[in-house]
Amino acid sequence: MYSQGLIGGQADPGPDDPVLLALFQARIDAEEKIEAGDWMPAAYRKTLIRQISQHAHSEIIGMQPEGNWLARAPTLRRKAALLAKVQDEGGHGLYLYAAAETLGIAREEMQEQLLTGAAKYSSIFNYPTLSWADIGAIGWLVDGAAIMNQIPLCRCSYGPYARAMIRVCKEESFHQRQGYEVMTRLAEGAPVQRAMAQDALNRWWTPAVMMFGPPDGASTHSDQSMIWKIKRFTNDDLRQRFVDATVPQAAYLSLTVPDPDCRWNEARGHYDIGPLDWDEFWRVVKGGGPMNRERLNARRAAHAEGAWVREAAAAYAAKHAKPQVVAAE
Ligand code: FAQ
Repeated sequence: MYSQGLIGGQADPGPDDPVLLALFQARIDAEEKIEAGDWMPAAYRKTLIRQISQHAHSEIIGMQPEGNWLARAPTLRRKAALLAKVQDEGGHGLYLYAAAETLGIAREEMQEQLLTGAAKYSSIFNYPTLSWADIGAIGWLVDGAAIMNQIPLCRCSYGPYARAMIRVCKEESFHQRQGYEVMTRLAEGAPVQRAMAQDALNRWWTPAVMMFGPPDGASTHSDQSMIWKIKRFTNDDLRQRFVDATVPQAAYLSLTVPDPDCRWNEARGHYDIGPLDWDEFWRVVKGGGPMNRERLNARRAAHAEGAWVREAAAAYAAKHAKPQVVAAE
């Protein structure tokens, strides 16, 4: 359990202390970073632990859809690039677990929450990767959506999360270009390759647009997270930015976004999109997507098979730990 009552070894005066709350909000409003040992409201800590751990889980589970194509990449060069990308996602998960640990939760507890299905991870990773073009579509659309969401998180009020996001965004940006390059080659290729690219866009477009979370009216955390400057933009704002950036990229490839209502709205200065199936989104979030069961089972198996590595690392750390100095009586 994480120690909500103890901060920097001192008793937390409690979430309702109006003076501390006002001082805390003043620091946020002044764009100061909140650091691990600083006083913070229990609800701020809880929100960050929830969001950062879900984000970490998403990166770790997110290795699986692309991992599925490592052994079937079409060339050695593509295989090397994909291997590096999947490793990057694993690294992001590890930075994020480390950032969450600064808030007082143990990594084992977060892992337990993932393995038992108690914790959420991004809906997008519960869809299958059926062809090589899906690898291009994930880089282009999923990493593209992830960057749109994560660039503002580099200015998140919690210092350790904001700093972790800076490096993550640099890597995600490279992944997005790599994915778009895969799509470009397929779109310029033989008719069968163009068809693969279009089919991947057809299947990944809507889940990527929904990845930003429920519409603002149904987002339970946005209002408070915006006040705390954990979130800088609402889910719908970021979704719109993604659509505006990505529709022209599809047009450049002469691919068609699978939404008959998607068109430029001159008056708004944005692309409109058709209604999204939020029932499907919630079904996937709650475990009913095409790949939820397989993703969790694969993670549970990997965790069990990795037990000997964790034991060996712990034994090595214990062996090399500095001996405790025992005070002379
Ligand atoms: N999937 O009130 P809100 C990546 C949940 S990383 C599942 O709006 P919030 C890299 C939400 O947790 C992708 N659940 O929540 C990569 C909440 O449930 P709770 C992950 C979702 O937190 C690329 C409830 O709905 N990125 O892709 C989703 O204010 C390629 C109500 O929602 C991050 O995690 C969803 N899509 O806003 C890896 C970024 N959306 O907790 C491999 C950090 C919402 O009350 C390959 N996170 N929910 O039970 C965030 O920015 C925010 O947490 C949001 C959601 C925007 C995701």
